[in-house]
Amino acid sequence: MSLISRRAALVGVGASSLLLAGCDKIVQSPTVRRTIGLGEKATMTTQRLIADRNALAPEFAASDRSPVFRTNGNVMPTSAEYQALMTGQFADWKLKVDGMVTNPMTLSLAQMRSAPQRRQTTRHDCVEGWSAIGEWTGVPLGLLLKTAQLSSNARYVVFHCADTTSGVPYYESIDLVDAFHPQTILAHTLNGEALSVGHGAPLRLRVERALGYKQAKYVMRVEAVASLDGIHGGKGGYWEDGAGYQWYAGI
Ligand SMILES: Nc1nc2c(c(=O)[nH]1)N[C@H]1C(S)=C(S)[C@@H](COP(=O)(O)O)O[C@H]1N2
Ligand SMILES: [Mo]
Repeated sequence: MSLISRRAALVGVGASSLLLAGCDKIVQSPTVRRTIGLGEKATMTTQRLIADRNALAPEFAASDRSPVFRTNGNVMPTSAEYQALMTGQFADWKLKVDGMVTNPMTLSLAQMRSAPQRRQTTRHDCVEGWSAIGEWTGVPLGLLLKTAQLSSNARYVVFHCADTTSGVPYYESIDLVDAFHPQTILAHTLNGEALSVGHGAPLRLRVERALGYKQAKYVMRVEAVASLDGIHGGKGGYWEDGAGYQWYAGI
C-alpha cells in the first residue's frame, strides 16, 4: 500500500567523477598529469554522450494534441487472462516489478494512480510513417525501480506485455539511461482519460526519446535483468527479434 507513498528524487545514471579524485603528490608528476588530462577528455566525451541521452524530448501545449491519436499494432490482447481483467475493468490487474531487485513489488492500478505522477505532452513517432501528439500521465519508471531497489548488477529493464501475435509475445527492453530518464513513465492516462484498450490499457510504457515500437502497451511485468540473452529471441524486443528492428531506437 505505502510502497510509493513518498516522493523520491529521481536521479539520472550519470558518469561519476569520484574515481578521479586523487592524491596531490601523484598529480605533480608531469606524466601522470598528462594521463589525467586524457582521462578528463574521455570523461568529458562520456559526459556529453550521457548528457545528450538525458536531454528531454520536446513537450507541447495542450492545444497541440492531435485531434485523433491513432492506434497501431495489436489493439486487443486475446488471452483469456487479459479478457477477464478487461471485463473486470482491470480491478484485479496487477503490475509485477521483479527480476534483479531487492524488493519485488505487485502494484494495483489504484496504487499506480495514487503514486507520484508525471504528465507530459509529447510526440509519438511510428516507423511506419505517422506521428501523433498526446498528453500522457503515469508513474516515473525510475521511481518504481528505486522503490524496488534495483540491484547494482541490473543493466536492462524488460517490459512483458499481455498480447501475442501468432503466439509470439510482445515485449520490449531499455537500458538504465532510458529507464531513469525523467520522461520515462508507465502511463495509465492519455489526454486525461484512462487508456483505452487500443492504446494499451491499463498501462503502457512511454519512453519519449525512442520510436513507437519501444512504447510497449499492455505492460504486465517489469523485469530488471543483467543481460537480454535468453529472453525470447535475445534481441530485446518483439520487432528486434522478428524483423531486425534496431534495439536502440533513439530519436
Ligand atoms: N504490446 C504492444 N505494444 C506495442 C505494439 C504492439 O503491437 N503490442 N505496437 C507498437 C507500435 S509499432 C506502435 S507505433 C505503438 C502504437 O501505439 P498506439 O496504438 O497507442 O498508437 O505501440 C507500440 N507498442
Ligand atoms: Mo510503430
